[in-house]
Amino acid sequence: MFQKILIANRGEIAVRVMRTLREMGIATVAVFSEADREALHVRMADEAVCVGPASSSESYLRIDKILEAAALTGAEAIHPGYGFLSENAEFARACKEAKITFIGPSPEAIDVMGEKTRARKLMAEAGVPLVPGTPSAVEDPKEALKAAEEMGFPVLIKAAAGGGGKGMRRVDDPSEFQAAFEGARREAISAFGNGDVYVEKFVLKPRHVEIQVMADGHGNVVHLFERDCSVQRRHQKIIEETPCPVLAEETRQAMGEVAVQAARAVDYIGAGTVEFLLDQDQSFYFLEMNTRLQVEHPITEMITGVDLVRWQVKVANGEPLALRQEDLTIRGAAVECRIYAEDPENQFRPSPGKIEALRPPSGPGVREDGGVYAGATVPVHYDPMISKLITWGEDREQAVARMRRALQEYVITGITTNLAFHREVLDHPDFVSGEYDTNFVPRWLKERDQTGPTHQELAELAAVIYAYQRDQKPATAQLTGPSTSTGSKWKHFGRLRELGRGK
Ligand code: MV4
Repeated sequence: MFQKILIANRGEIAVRVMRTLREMGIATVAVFSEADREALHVRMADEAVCVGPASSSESYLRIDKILEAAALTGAEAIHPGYGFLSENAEFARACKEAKITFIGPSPEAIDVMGEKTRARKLMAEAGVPLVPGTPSAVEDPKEALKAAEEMGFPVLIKAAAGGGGKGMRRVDDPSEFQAAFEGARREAISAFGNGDVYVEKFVLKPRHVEIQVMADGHGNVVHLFERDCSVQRRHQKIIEETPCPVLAEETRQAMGEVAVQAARAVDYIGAGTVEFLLDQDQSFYFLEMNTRLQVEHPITEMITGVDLVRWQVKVANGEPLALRQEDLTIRGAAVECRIYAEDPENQFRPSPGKIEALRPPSGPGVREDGGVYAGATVPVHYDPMISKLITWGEDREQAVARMRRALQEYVITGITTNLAFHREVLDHPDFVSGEYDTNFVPRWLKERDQTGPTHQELAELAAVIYAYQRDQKPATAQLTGPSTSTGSKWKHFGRLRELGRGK
């Protein structure tokens, strides 16, 4: 087994990986940028190496600096976490050349899945269902229109080099097709330097359901069931849950088998995720495969009892998977809320700064994967996700009730977070029923923006008015201070005025 592993990441995922490594008796090496000198992942590691200035491109993304840090400390393997270098085939190759184990799949598997049209072609050959569409990129707009008319409108034009929703155009009517096609091409060229686009039938009201897979170097591949990630905003996931509340047992089995086939088709090794669109009639279609451990992996760990990082390390060490497919079962249900340093009442603008008080929840069925501490500063330079709150229950109802309770317990002061936003989502009838799709959050936000204040907002407003009446000075300072002058308090007043007008 490895004696020492370097974690090429920061924040909560670096902390989470280190926890498992410590349990396994493996020494940990952190890397950090100048902005992260005081970060939790640096404090937790046995050793830490500074790899450059705050900007990611000069630190966490520098392949040469990361490999230098591994050589300097004698780390035998590198865990890339998610984001940064985790799906960078060049990095996986550079590790191989430096004789350091990359904890992840082969550079070839990363490359194939990174190119959408190549992945689509390979998946089709492996018998994986795809959304009806053109088999590869189309150059001629007339030919593309003909294909669109054959599959029927609405259609979606997608960039071959894209992903995460970039370079997508929905077309509802043939008359709009040519302009959208050319627009998509231009956008793809400027965003990816590659103007190849293809056309798919648009799936109305889909859910985003993904399957966790795990493969070893001995030909064993298993799936660890699904995660529903339909609670999203602008392709940013907010809440994930497992099992998917509407997935039929036979669809679950079929989807799991297809995901295993997909992994086999690229000789996959390690932890991976196969993403699908789930249609209202239980049809499902391959979207893409993520060749890394994902942010939302803990909910899978909660319902299966498997430590996915431990499995990743063992597989990277050449060991076979410890469990067969028939040994894996779903036990109960789990939910994850991503906690961001952002202001939902202000276009979800990031709100970095110093955390004053921090009291994460605890108790039965609660797991908090955090990357910060009281007194820590959330830097402006990176993703504003500061922690993940995960709850488990014997069934969905209990997992959700526990999440409500845990969100109530959670105290973070000094920065603005989306905790109150999560409390609202958990009380929304569509979330409670489980009958939501990928349009749920945007639809609800639009509606919410046009109606009166929420109970939460009214309570905050009442507190401000009370403070104002009791002692004019601090309340005035709070209302006119730079941090709230364009912020939520003014919005509350605006909403209250609307309410006063009977709106
Ligand atoms: C689609 C779709 C509907 N029909 N493809 C968005 C991200 C990219 N990976 C694929 N995406 C979509 N592809 C067809 N043919 C709807 C989406 C989509 C979406 C998918 C998953 C999760 C959230 C989403 C939000 C908007 C659109």
